[in-house]
Amino acid sequence: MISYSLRNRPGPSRRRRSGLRIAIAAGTAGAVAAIGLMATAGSAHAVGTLGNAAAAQGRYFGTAVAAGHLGETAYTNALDAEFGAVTPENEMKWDTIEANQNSFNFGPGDQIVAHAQSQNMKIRGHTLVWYSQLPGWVSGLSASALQSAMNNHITQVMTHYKGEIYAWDVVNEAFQDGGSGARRSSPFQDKLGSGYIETAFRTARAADPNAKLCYNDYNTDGVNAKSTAVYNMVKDFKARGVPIDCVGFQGHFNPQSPVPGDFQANLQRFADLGVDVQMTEVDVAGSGTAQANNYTTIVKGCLAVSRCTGITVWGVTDKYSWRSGDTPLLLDGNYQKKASYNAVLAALGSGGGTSGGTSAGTSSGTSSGTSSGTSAGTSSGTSSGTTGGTGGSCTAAVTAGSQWSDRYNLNVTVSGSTNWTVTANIPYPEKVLSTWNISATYPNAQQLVAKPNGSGNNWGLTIQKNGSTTWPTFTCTTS
Ligand code: 9MR
Repeated sequence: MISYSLRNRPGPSRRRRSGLRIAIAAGTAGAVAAIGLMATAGSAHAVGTLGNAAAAQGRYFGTAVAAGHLGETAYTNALDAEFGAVTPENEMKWDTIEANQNSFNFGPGDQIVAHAQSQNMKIRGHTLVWYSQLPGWVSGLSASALQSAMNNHITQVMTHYKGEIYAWDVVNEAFQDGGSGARRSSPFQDKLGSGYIETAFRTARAADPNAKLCYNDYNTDGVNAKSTAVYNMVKDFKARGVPIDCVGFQGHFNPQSPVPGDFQANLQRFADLGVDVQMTEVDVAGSGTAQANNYTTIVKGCLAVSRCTGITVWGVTDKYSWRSGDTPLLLDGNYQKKASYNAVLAALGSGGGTSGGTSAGTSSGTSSGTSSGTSAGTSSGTSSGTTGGTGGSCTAAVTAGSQWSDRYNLNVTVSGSTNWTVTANIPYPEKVLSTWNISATYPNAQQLVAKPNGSGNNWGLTIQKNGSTTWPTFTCTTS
């Protein structure tokens, strides 16, 4: 059984280089047939949802998801409208996936993966080795059988989801609460000794070398004995070359145990070890301003740490929170935005954006062109001219945004028309992680089609490198 002290119970749980600037225009003449109809609009628009606002900062903003709720339209609408990443709340845990030895049930996890992929969301895998939600047969094994079973579980699950998971919580909650800094008693700890954690990470790396491998825990959100014990383990792993890429901080808070004053400093000390840090299961018991202020501290703290790659809240709505009585999330039981939601959006830097008045109308015509460049080292690009037709040309100017070791942002400004469509062809194996200020569709895995969503003509995208840094080609057409 899982148990948490009152003070410490969990509510639930890349490197920056200077932006290289390169401007590329796209747009050549195409067939033009214009039906002029001018209208003006000048209203202000909020800029983006939580996921888009975070993406503009080079981060993801995700939520825990339960497969059982995906059939509820309001749930799925809220999920798709707001979030750019998901963590299966229970569907990838040992007791679901391998309730009986060597018999694997990937159905519920696959359901979440399919939905996330249809929305181009990131997926965090949760979790491979945890003392809780562990079937009885595992604890009954001898040491050598347990070692084989653990390695087999990691390998089978990660192989099934290979290439689909951004980051795995390889080991979850392995440390005791309180001041001892000791490892928690568990079948793994008790039979295999502390070395099981290292073995789990090595096995995980071999199974899916492209997934980020995280250690995840709660009550580690500030500098304390428990977080220092985790810190020392990560430091040792880095020194000895044990593969670890990230540390997850669950972020379960309540009025007795709010976000600590050294929250950001704690994230930073882990980041300084050379790992990414992520807030993985955030929820804050409470309501109103107090709750909102805790969320603001979390978002600002993460944004201030360049290796803090994203934030996940532990549920879409208070209605389905694992502790719904504490109303700890951003949307209430009726999917209405709470003060905490507004605080998060504001802290992400997108609370008050406006888009200027533009003329809209129906004109048809096409224009196209290409852009290319590279985001690494010296960059180069080409641009093609614009059309001189009667209302049918547009230009997409592309500039480099923030860059990290594994991903980069591009900022796009469209001019010439407000009825534009920009098609970006993404060079394989690069992948679009997220976009902001557009309505995005994906005709196939290597193509993004961007249309205005009312947020103006400046938009952007985050691209996962997967070893390549060649920019996509952008083609602008009007309609
Ligand atoms: O939210 C999860 C809840 O539905 C389960 O009943 C519970 C069982 O332990 O696990 C919850 O999620 C936990 C997460 O996997 C690990 N950190 C603590 C979370 C809240 O208990």
